[in-house]
Amino acid sequence: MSLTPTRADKFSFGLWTIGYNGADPFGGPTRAPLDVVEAVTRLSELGAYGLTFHDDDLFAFGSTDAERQNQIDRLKGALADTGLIIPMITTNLFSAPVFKDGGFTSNDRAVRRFALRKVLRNIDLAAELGAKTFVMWGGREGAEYDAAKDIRSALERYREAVNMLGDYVTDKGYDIRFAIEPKPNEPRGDILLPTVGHAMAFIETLERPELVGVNPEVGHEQMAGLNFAAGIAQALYQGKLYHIDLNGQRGIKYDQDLVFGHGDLYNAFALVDLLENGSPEGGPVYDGPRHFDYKPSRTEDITGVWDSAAANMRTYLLLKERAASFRADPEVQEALAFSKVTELAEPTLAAGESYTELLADRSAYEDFDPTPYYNGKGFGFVRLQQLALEHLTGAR
Ligand SMILES: [Mn+2]
Repeated sequence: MSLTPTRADKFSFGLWTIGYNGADPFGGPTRAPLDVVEAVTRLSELGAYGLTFHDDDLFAFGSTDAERQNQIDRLKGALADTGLIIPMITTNLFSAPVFKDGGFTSNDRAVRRFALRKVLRNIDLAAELGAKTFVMWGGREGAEYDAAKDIRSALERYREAVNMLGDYVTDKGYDIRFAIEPKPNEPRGDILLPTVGHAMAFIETLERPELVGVNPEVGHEQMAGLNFAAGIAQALYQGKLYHIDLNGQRGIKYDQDLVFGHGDLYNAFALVDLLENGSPEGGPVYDGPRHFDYKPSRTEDITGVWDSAAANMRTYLLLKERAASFRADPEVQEALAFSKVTELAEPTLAAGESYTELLADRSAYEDFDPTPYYNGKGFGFVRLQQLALEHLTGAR
């Protein structure tokens, strides 16, 4: 298995990731701005297949129509020169001061109408550039104070916005689906739709739920103390994994956006194993972009920026190779069977069985002996975990 990224691996990067200038709430930029043409050129050389961006990443908020078009034309030229594509586009409804109380859910109705217009204009651009996924991260959709936001009204305005956007792409005939990106907090004290579970429940209330899925980010779920790979498994189970943001996070703290695998490495291994080997036949279970939403640390120079971009892809491929080795190991297969991992796929009731037959089955209750489960045979989950660790570390 090759560790050199190719277009077939579908690696994509946000323009804001490699373009991050190192500014944080405590200090200004440590790097010069990165031009979009250089970004596309370098990503192509490194083996990525796609670039993604917020409108404001490509042309500054408040740009004239001519300035905006000039940047779009420069991007199109770089795409034509390299063969890179734009798989996903998203709208910045968080940086400009006008969005300080949110976009779709600002208490100020005029701001909400402005936000919708900004998104509609960006959806037209997504269609023009062939993007198939439109991500919505509502980083400012939230509050710091309970009395400041009527959450039920805010959710209704969120719903109103997404329903209208669904009408728009349908009426225009655009081949675009939406992906909501949950995050529990930061920049707001509390953000609406804070986890994958909240977002998936909200999606079911929409008029066109089939047009809307989730774009989970590793760090965002881990900021909430959740198991990212398990959340992705549920999103897949419900047919809602429309896009994914890969990065690294070390525990419940501010959003670190580290290189993929530079946080919870074991969970990253479990995630890649799920994405690459999770189908019933043992093949890939997700065929969309492997999108990196990370930030090169502010300590890095431009060489460190490109080193970290390459590190994301190499880590993914290393974990893919390690996961294949794990799955192919006969001892792992034996351990999985011993642990009854595969038995969980067997329905608890027999075909055609209802509670009537279950109640009549004395072996299920009256004659069932639970006592051997005390000080008897265990499940062997620790051995299985150690086998995973040994494949992850290259010991097997
Ligand atoms: Mn993040």
